[in-house]
Amino acid sequence: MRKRFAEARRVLVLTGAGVSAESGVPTFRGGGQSAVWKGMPFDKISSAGMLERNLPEVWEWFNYRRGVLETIEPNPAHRALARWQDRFEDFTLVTQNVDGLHQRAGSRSVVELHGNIWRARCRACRAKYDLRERGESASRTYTCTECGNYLRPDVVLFGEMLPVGAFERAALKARECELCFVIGTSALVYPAAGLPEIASAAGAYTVEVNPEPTPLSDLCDEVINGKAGEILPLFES
Ligand code: BV8
Repeated sequence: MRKRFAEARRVLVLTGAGVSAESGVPTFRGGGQSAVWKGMPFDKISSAGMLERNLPEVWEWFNYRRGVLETIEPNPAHRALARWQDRFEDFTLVTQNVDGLHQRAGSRSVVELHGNIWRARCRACRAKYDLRERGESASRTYTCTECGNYLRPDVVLFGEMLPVGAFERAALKARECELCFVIGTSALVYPAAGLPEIASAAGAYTVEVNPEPTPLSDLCDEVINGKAGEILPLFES
């Protein structure tokens, strides 16, 4: 593995909630069946259907999560991945996380497959806002200063398409990479979980870093059962 890491030029990394676990961000454990909010499973409260039925409730859920993130810092896993971007000729960091911790650790041009919890967009004119810049207290009814319509979290909810181009860009890099890391994901949510499959099918050497086995473990060339914050810095030493 050390030799591959030292010699690789084109590298793709896919991360999930597990990479933020050591920062204190709760994981979703199993992509959505477990109850996370007022007895509702994750893929219900974070769904397009819930947005239609009860937008204020969706905002309360995301306001709560932003509140948790206010006091959270990136961990050694985020910082290692930020260093890797200057180590490889062609490095692509793709994340399912909406917490923005990769960027706070210094990662540039992160492919955010599922959006970002600090952003909102207008349901009508699609104007985008950074909620930190708006400086208003958490609300259940944010409105657009362009057209007056309601805003929604700028994240991909279950049943919604991914941002145009994001998956396509990630899939292209997956087809081209020599080394693919799958870090801290239960690999249950699609199409994100399909990326390591694309990389492996194209001949990339795939490495999973996760304390537990996942549906991708058998596909990977190497599985390292451990915590990302402890394992990732070891690759550089
Ligand atoms: C779509 C944003 C087209 C919101 C999220 C094919 C098969 C089956 C189902 C589908 C399919 N295609 C589409 C679907 C439906 C659905 C889906 O995948 N459902 C699942 C539940 C089966 N997909 C969609 O709806 C997607 N859209 O397909 O559009 C379309 C449109 C219309 C109609 C049809 C199709 C959109 C999916 C995106 C949803 N939004 N997030 C929000 O955050 O609220 S998904 C969200 O959940 C995350 O972004 C992430 O993707 C997922 C959680 O998974 P993980 O990140 O892996 O986290 P988890 O807690 O599960 O696991 C943590 C892991 O870390 C564990 O393995 C643990 O062991 C490990 N770990 C713990 N500690 C550490 C660690 N690892 C390392 N170090 C540690 N310290």
